[in-house]
Amino acid sequence: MSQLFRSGTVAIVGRPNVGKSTLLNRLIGSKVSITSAKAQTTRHRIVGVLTQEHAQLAFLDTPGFQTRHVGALNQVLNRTVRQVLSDADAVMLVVDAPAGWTLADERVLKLIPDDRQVILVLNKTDAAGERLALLPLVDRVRQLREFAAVVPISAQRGTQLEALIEECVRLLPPGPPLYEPDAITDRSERFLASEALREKVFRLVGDELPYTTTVVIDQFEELPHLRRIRATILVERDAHRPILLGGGGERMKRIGSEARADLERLFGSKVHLEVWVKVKGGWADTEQSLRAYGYE
Ligand SMILES: Nc1nc2c(ncn2[C@@H]2O[C@H](COP(=O)(O)OP(=O)(O)OP(=O)(O)O)[C@@H](O)[C@H]2O)c(=O)[nH]1
Ligand SMILES: [Mg+2]
Repeated sequence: MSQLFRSGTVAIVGRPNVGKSTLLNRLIGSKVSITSAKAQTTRHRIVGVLTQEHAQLAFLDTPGFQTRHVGALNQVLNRTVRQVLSDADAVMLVVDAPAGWTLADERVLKLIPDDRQVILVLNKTDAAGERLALLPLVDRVRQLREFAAVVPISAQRGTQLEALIEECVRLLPPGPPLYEPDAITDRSERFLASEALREKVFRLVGDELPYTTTVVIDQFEELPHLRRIRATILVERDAHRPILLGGGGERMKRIGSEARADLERLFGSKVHLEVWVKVKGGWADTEQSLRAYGYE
């Protein structure tokens, strides 16, 4: 019996830090979206593609939606969330289950258009162990809107992801694939390189460095078995430079070598990575300069 091929987009939305990007990477089996314990790690819409025998799913990772901080960067990030929601065929609303339902989750829920099918994803079920009471949480959220499914998962451990994928496929319209069968993302290697570096800065530098650090790729050369990359990390103030470098440049070395290791895995080639640090205050202050640094 021939089965209908289904294809479409599934938005992954939620407040910051609930595990959206960890989930995306797990679903497609490649690390295309960066993750960290800090809120607001993701800054762009990132597509991760999963092609199966009877379906192709394009998952759309989004920045964590939040209204606590204001500023040009946050406005751009929140706008990205709204745009993705208006484009997607279906939506996964990701919640940090041990943390429970919060006002911030409710704000995200309210952004989802009424006519969209939504799966409630209860993440981090590994974190609370036996004590985790999911039913009261589900009851509460179900009073606010109807869900196509409710799926408890652990993105980190990869628990219940098959069931989640099945629920997503059911919500997709019949149609031909949108991406090549072997595609994993719509993002260029150049973009992925800048993100890998930003992840290491987020992970290896503490809260001394404001989260408005960004990365610019100055040169990206693609050779048959080698990528030659030169990048600059932009920080806001002179005082941030030594924080990034660390004693004897140790921290900077680690940032570079960990990013390189990730990229070699992702690209399947050798990577030569040269990283510079530059002070450039105010790059995130206006929408105009944000656009110049790749924020749509
Ligand atoms: N225990 C546990 N931790 C998780 C799980 N999924 C993600 N995390 C952790 O939660 C933190 C945030 O993960 P991210 O995937 O970056 O979260 P995000 O929702 O994409 O965050 P933003 O992009 O900042 O909105 C990281 O420290 C992850 O390791 C999970 O299933 N269990
Ligand atoms: Mg993220």
